[in-house]
Amino acid sequence: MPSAEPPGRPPDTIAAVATPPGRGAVGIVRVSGPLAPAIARRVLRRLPQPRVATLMTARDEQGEALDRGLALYFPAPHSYTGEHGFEFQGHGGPVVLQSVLAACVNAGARLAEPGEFTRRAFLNGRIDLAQAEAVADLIDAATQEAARLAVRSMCGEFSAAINALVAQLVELRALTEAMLDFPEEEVDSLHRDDAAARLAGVRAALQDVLSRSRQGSLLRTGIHVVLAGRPNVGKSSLLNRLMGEDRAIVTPVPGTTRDALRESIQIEGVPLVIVDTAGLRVPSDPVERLGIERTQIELAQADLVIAVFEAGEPHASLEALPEGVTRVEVYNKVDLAPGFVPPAGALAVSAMTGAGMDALKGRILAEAGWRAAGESVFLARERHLRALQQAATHLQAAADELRRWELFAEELRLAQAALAGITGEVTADDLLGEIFGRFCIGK
Ligand SMILES: Nc1nc2c(ncn2[C@@H]2O[C@H](COP(=O)(O)OP(=O)(O)OP(=O)(O)O)[C@@H](O)[C@H]2O)c(=O)[nH]1
Ligand SMILES: [Mg+2]
Repeated sequence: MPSAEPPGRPPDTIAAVATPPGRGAVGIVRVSGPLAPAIARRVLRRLPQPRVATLMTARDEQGEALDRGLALYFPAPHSYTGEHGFEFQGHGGPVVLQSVLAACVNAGARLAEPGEFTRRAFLNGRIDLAQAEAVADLIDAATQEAARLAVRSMCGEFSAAINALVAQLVELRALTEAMLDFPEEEVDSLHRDDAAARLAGVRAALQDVLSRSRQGSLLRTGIHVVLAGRPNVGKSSLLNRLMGEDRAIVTPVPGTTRDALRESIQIEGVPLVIVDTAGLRVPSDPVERLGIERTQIELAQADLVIAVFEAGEPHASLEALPEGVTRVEVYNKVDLAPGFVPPAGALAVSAMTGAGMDALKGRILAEAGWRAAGESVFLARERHLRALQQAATHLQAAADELRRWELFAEELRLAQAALAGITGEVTADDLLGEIFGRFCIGK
C-alpha cells in the first residue's frame, strides 16, 4: 500500500464544506484526520457518541453560536477515509457554512484539496483506485445508465473482475516459477500443455473484461453520429425524427442546411451526439461551400456516419465519405416508393411516417459496439482500457514464448503489473494527482 504522507509524520487534519456552494436546506462541513476529535470538542464543546446523530450547536472561539445542527462522529478506522472524522450537518447557507468551516480551521484543521477525502480513503485501503474513480464517475454521471454502472464499480464489481484475472495470473506464475528450476528437456509436455491451457483461460477471461469495458466506455464518451448525404434526401428530417422534436429547418429546397447542427440524445441510456450537416454537392454559393467544408470536418470526427439516400432514386455514390469510418446506409422516403427493397445491409426508413426508425436506432447502437442491454458492462475509463489492452498484449507475447520459460514468466509479470495498475496496487503519485484533482472539494 502506498503511504499517504512522508513516513514518520502523521497526516494533518482536513476540513471542507461537502455540499455544493449556494443556498440549500442542509449544508455539511466535514473534518477528517487525527485532530478531528479535538476539533469537535472545541467547536461543538463535546464529542458526540460514535455514529449517533446528535443535535448540537457549533460555536466560534468566543463561544458565539454559529449554527445548530446534527453532528456525527466516526472514530477510525470505521469512517469514509479510515481516519477519525466528524460531520456537522447544518443549514445550507454559504455564510453560515463558511463560519463553521472557519471555526474548524481555527481549531487546527486545514482546508482540504479537491478529492482529498477520497484520496485518503484510497491511501488507507478503504477502497481501491478503480472504486475511487467510480465515486467521481457517479457524481459526474450524465445518464441513469452511467450512474447505475458507476455504483456497481464503486461497490467493487469491476475491481473484483480485475482481481480475479490477477489471481489467475499469480497461479500461472507460481507454476512457471517451479518449471524455471528444471532444465528445458525435463519440463514434460504435460506441464507445458497445462501452462498453455491456463494461459488460454486467462486470455479468454481478459478478452471478456476488455469487451465489457469497451462497451461501458461508450456510456462515458458517447457516440458521435453524423448524418450525411446529397441535398434534400431528408437528413434534417431524420434528425428531427430521432430527437422527437423539430430542431432542424426542413424545406423542399435542396441546400437548406448550411451549418452543422449538433444535438444530444440518448438511445437505451447511451448518450449520442447527432450532427446534421449541409448536403454534399458542388456548392452553388460561398455560404454553401463553407457549410460543406464543415460537413467534411464533422465526417472526419465521426464514430459512425449515417449515409442517407432517397428510396427509389438512382443510387448516388457518396465519394465524399472518408475511408474506413463505420457507416450505415439509409434509404429515406420509403413512403414515396412502395415496394422498395433496400440493398443488402442498408435500411429503409421514412422520416415522415417514422417507419424503420426503431431499426435505425438499434443499428446505430450495434455499429457503435453496444450489445443487448442487461449484459453487465463496466463503466471503464480510457486509463483502464489502456491497461487491459497492455495486459492482453503481454499475454499474447507469453503465448509465443511457451518454450522459453524465463521470457514467458516475464510477460506474465508485466501483464499482472498492468492489471494491478487499474486497482492502484502500484501507482505513481502524478497519476493520483490527476485522478483526485478532478474531484469536487469535500469529496
Ligand atoms: N415524403 C417524404 N418526404 C420527406 C421525408 N423526409 C424528408 N422529406 C421531405 O424532403 C424535403 C427535404 O427534407 P430535409 O430534411 O430538409 O432534407 P435535407 O437532406 O436536410 O436537405 P438539405 O439540408 O438541403 O441538404 C422536405 O420537403 C421534407 O419534408 C420522408 O420520409 N418522406
Ligand atoms: Mg437539411
